[in-house]
Amino acid sequence: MGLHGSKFPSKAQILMLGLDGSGKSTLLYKLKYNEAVVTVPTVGFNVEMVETKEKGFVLTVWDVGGQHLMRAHWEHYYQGTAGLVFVVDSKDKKRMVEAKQELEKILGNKSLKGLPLIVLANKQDLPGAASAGDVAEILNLKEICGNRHWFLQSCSAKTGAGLEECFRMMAHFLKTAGGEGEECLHRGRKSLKAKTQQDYW
Ligand SMILES: Nc1nc2c(ncn2[C@@H]2O[C@H](COP(=O)(O)OP(=O)(O)OP(=O)(O)O)[C@@H](O)[C@H]2O)c(=O)[nH]1
Ligand SMILES: [Mg+2]
Repeated sequence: MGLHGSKFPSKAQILMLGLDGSGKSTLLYKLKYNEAVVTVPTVGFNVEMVETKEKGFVLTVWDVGGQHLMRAHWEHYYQGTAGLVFVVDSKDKKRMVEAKQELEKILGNKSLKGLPLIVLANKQDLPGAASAGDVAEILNLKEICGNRHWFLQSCSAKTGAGLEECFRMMAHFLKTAGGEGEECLHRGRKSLKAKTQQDYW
């Protein structure tokens, strides 16, 4: 576990959720291998360890399938999660209300209370994709995120744009979770001293 003698934790488990087709698996493999892979709908999950630009900080990223039937199983992955990434297909405006409802449900689960959240407005490479600001508005992020630390990032899992920023920010949120070592990071429940969305956006 961890870097010996380090004041900060060095690894954490991140849960990546979002509607089917939002781009989670594409993103995971782009991040891990810097390759645009051809994906199939995920039945079950994919998991990869990803080193962030925050030196020595490794995130274990769980990508769980987002199809309707899979969503009933999302909560089985909540245990041990230190941070959440929610991926939105910015091109699919028709399903954004559905995405909002799912995100609300996730954030309402008490075992995820207070965990940092990054919302990714994905597929920005596609013409006509909603901007991150539009996604924030449609999902009513300021309201539904409440007091937790959250961040909105536009990205493209296809080109890789914005991915590094996302996971660097997550690492930052987690590293500044109080400097009390890995234990506090384990569930990410300690009060975070990181800057809030407004400071970055
Ligand atoms: N143009 C574009 N296409 C993307 C992007 N991200 C994902 N896609 C495409 O969107 C489709 C769905 O991507 P997946 O990564 O399989 O989506 P998923 O969220 O893992 O879906 P489930 O496993 O069903 O939950 C694929 O055809 C991807 O190539 C992106 O940033 N830009
Ligand atoms: Mg998938």
